[in-house]
Amino acid sequence: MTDKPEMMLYLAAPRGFCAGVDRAIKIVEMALQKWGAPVYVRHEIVHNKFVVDGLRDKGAIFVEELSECPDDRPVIFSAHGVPKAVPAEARSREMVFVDATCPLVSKVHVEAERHFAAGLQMVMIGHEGHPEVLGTMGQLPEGEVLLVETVEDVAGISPRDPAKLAYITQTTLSVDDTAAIVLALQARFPAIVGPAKEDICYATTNRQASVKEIAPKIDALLVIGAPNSSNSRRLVEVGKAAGCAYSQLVQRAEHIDWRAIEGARSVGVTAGASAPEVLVNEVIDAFRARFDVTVEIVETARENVEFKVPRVLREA
Ligand code: 10E
Ligand code: SF4
Repeated sequence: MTDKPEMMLYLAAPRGFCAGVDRAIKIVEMALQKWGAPVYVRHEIVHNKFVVDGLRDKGAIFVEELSECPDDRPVIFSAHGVPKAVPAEARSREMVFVDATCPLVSKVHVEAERHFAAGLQMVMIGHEGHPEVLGTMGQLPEGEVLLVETVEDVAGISPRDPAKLAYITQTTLSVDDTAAIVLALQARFPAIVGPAKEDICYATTNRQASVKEIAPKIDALLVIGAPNSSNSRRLVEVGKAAGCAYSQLVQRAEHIDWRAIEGARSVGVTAGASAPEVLVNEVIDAFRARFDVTVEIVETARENVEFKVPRVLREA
């Protein structure tokens, strides 16, 4: 017996690290082993302070631009991808560089190039200013990619030739919001060409599906992730849209607003694709300190995706 109030914790599965994040972090760790510190990383390797701080402690130096890196140290490009100009500059400066762009982001880059080569102008569905969007748009010459973020934006774009259009998407968007934008594009531009589904990746899709499954069972949802993590913020929105009024992003257990969930007796916990499992355990432990906790895992999919690190590091 315990005098603590009872608490049901529904733990979403899958949650946390995806294959692209796992690979990107490994790339930095292996680069540090191969070349020693410091290794430069252009942009946060993934959007998580805990991960970035851990790699900084091991000797990684995080910068936003290649101009901040010396010529004679290796540099790694983040999992979100980079505009073509970035590797081009690294080559011209004869730098050693490793591209940690997720293969599923690179796939979208290739798609954009293929459509461009076929004479189509691109519409990208994504969030303005996000590094993945900058990287994907930066695969093509300026002006070749029109960005839309919302259904309303579709009415405002002026393509060169409405009959020669294709669309691509950011990989971490809301599945449902994107479906609505695609419908709006197809209604305005019936000839628009698109991917078989969208470009939203398996990890994004699975994490959102799992949140939808637990939302009806819970009084509150905590999404472990960083404020600049697009996929994590989408999980918060998906939770709200699926009926969970209190859906909140938390970076660490210390950021949980206990007063806000005072009356809650069932809470959902998930983690964005860049949030490590130790932070999930930290949150569960914080609940255990206050409540008599029962944990139930709600598994809506199994993932077995794995991406190899680049050859230059495998040979290390
Ligand atoms: O902000 P995002 O969700 O794009 O990035 P993240 O670092 O939080 O998670 C990994 C996702 C990547 C690299 C984009 N496909
Ligand atoms: Fe790759 Fe998807 Fe993970 Fe992004 S969220 S790194 S696209 S697997």
